[in-house]
Amino acid sequence: MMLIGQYDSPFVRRVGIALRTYGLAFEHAPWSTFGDADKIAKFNPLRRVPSLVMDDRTTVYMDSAAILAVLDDMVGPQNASLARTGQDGRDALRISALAGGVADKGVSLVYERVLRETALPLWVERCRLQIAETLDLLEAERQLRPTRYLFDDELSHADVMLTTAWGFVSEALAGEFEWSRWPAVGTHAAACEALPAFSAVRQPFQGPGER
Ligand SMILES: N[C@@H](CCC(=O)N[C@@H](CS)C(=O)NCC(=O)O)C(=O)O
Repeated sequence: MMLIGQYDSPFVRRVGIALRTYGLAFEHAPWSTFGDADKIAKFNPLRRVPSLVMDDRTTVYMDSAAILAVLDDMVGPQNASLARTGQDGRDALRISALAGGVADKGVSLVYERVLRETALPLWVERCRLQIAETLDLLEAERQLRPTRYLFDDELSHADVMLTTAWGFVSEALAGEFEWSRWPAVGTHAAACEALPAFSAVRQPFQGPGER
């Protein structure tokens, strides 16, 4: 398998962390969505990352949530330690979508600031509000949960998404928010970042010119 995309993307990173957690061998192609768009296009016409190219070199999965579903299926329910079922499974999907949404809006805000000569204030304010109020909700959710990670003492896909989203927005948009407003999320992310799978799959943020 080949994982395309740089680890400063919160979505590529969540897939890289899952691959390592599951002990699946993969090649990493740290291609930039802008600088290496032609290379990515040979596998994925959307030119988006993460893209996961299977060993036949023709089957390509994209969208991090779909890729994680494929990986969970590949390793099987006994080994899919990041997956949850039942109510926890539904909550994991909900929390992952909220955290992924924060990351999405963070990416939109970075693109708006960097790719346009003049950022559109209406869009910037909307993204800022969406990020801040979703982090408020995630903060409340994390505070209500007394376990080490979101569901129990084992890491889940939702823990990973929350951490990679936080890592991305707090680095790429460092001056945009007062980050101490979300202490439980920050503490959660710091604990996850200390784990080997997270430190092995990390890259400092580079602007979209380099990504
Ligand atoms: N929903 C997607 C989001 C992926 C995403 O936003 N990727 C960005 C990099 S962080 C990208 O490919 N940007 C280039 C583009 O959209 O053209 C996922 O979960 O994989």
